[in-house]
Amino acid sequence: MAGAGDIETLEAELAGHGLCLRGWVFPDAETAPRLSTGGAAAAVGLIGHLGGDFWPIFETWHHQHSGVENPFDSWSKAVITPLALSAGGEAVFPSDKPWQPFQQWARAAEGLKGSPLGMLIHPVYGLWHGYRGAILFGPEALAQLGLSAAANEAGSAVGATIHPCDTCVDKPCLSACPVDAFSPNGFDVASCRAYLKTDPGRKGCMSTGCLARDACPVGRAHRYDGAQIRFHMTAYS
Ligand code: B12
Ligand code: SF4
Ligand code: SF4
Repeated sequence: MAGAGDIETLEAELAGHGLCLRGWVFPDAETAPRLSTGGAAAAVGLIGHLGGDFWPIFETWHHQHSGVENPFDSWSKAVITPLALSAGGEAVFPSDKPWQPFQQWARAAEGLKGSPLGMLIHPVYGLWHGYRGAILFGPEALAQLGLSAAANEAGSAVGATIHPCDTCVDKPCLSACPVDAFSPNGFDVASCRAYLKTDPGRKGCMSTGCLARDACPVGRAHRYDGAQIRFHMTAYS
């Protein structure tokens, strides 16, 4: 069972994999995700990456586990599941159904807001970040960790004061897509996927990444490298 200092241990272990504890959510009993015991989770520790620094670590693992299905999700599970257990919690993952509300958790934990593309935008990392899992803690495990909603109040709500899209007058992300897949009604997945199968789509978005995402000026320094972009585009298409 976890003890004092375990959050620091967890953070250090995640950092060794290029991941980080992005923030905490303290859900009310009604909306809380369920633990395997059936009880409500008292806290959700959100795990992800800011920028693409974890990519070489994942690639090394992938070379050692070639042939594994859904390698990115499998790596996330291989890394996060044992860390969750030793911290006294249970891991859940964004790719597992029923889908857990990762973006709602990120809004609550980090104060991030949505971009016109659907992805949440970070004031420093722009659209170049993601979520790899979350750890659910029951009330006892939370008490062992010595963490409370009040103590965490001043925490990591990085986006609470700045939403880059509010001051982005031209919104270049909205005019970059060759098939106008983004509208106030949502993201037209079918048009996007059909375009990616065309010759210009294969040479364009499939090899250099989503042009709309790439048009955003925020966090350019943290843009993923070419191999990572192509991996995500292949997984998505
Ligand atoms: C289903 C899904 C999709 C579907 C969307 C279908 C649809 N129109 O609803 C598809 C396959 C199209 C998709 C695509 C992408 N997705 Co997606 N997706 C998900 C997934 C697995 C479930 C979403 C869900 O329904 N959750 C359940 C509800 C209850 O939770 P929620 O927090 O309230 O969910 C909200 C979002 O889903 C949002 N939403 C609705 N439509 C769309 C469409 C897009 C493109 C996005 C990003 C969000 C979004 O509205 C929901 C209600 O509030 C989540 C992971 C997760 N578990 O949330 C990732 C997730 C939302 N996707 C993500 C990403 C990054 C992408 C891609 C950019 C992948 C890529 N190529 O790298 C693409 C975008 C396409 C592009 N042009 O590049 C990230 C977003 C991270 C962020 N910064 O916010 C998530 C959180 C996964 C992760 N591991 O981080 N995705
Ligand atoms: S281009 Fe502007 S509106 Fe679009 S996601 Fe980036 S900051 Fe937001
Ligand atoms: S991947 Fe290409 S076609 Fe799809 S939304 Fe992005 S810019 Fe549009």
